[in-house]
Amino acid sequence: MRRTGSFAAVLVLLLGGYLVAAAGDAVAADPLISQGRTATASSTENGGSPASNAVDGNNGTRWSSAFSDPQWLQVDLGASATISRVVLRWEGAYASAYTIATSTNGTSWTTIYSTTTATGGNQDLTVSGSGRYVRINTTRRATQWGVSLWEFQVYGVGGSTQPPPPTGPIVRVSEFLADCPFSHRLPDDPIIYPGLPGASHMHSFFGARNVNAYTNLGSLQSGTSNCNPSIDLSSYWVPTLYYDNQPVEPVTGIFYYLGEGVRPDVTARIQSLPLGLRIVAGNAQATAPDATTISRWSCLHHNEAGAGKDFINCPAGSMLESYLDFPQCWNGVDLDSPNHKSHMAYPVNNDCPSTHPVPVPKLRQVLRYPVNGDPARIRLASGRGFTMHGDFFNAWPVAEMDRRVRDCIRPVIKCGVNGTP
Ligand SMILES: [Ca+2]
Repeated sequence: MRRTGSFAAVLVLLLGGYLVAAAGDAVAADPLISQGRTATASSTENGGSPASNAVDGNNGTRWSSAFSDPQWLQVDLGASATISRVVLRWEGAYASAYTIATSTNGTSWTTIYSTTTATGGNQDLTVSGSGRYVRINTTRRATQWGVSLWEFQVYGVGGSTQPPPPTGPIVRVSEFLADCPFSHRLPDDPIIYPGLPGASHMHSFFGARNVNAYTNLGSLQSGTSNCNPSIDLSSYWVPTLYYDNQPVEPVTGIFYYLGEGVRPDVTARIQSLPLGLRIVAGNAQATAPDATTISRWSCLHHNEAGAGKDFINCPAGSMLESYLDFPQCWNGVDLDSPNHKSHMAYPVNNDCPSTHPVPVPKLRQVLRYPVNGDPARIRLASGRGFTMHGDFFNAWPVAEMDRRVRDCIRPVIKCGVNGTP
């Protein structure tokens, strides 16, 4: 017995020494265990910035959140792991206050790192924790935009030894879209000045062809469209953009329909945009930038140039981009209103207000203009960049809109122009 006991004691000592040494060595050399694993987040800014972009190992793709606090992003390591290091590669939109937490079940969390004075860039954090799930909780944004990570990397020992599941065709973003190029220009506005040709500033029209001051739902439904899909007979229009007083039209007009911006349970009960609905987003009469992020300008493939409510100076080779988000809460009654706005509202605290109780898809218009450089050479027919606005006259066939809301928006599936994943 005694001999066996001594042997066991020696074995314990040996094993203990081995474990201590292994743990000490492992801290410096622990492998990256988060890449390609399943990542989820509290929100995404748009279809091009899903949570998975933060764990794909590509420093040119990023996750970005909605423009509010707090937000979170987490990765499922596939199995429990000991975690020694977390690397954050922030885009310009970083969080100054955040925590890192781990969890064994994805429900109860243990904080392993906390800061309120972060400065963005690349942050290499030495931590000590364990769990299957690792999450960053951001509580304060450094900019008016959301928070955005090029990469969220977890190093440690453990996690799943199985290779990450292959990326399937289904992306967990609530979206379908219509790709509608520029169609024509007219100083007409069938919502604001119906029946009054020439009464408006110059507009650039997308989608439905032959739209003018006399256009109504019937003429849209009996007309044709340049959209892909061509069954989208809706009309979309914006004030024409001028460079050195010459009109410049966008090279692409993408009209996303999104289920984001509200809580998941609200997304799950989104209704179709009603046939004939008219919406105006943005403010043509604005005399200064407002406090919202409804309309914004940025530079294609040059995120470092930032974003602004007025035109920004995009580097040579880039293009000026306009993003415009339409209101996504309907009063459930009116297809239009005297000021063309009060029948619609933006969400409050990620839900539709009681005055506008019907959640509908959020229309996000993304236009790319082939101009860059000095913003002083650029203007809109309505004025400076912060007067950007958009008009939408819905003429999607009801069954086609219903199918997309059912198959893409409510179940949070990224669909293309055909309304399929
Ligand atoms: Ca990435």
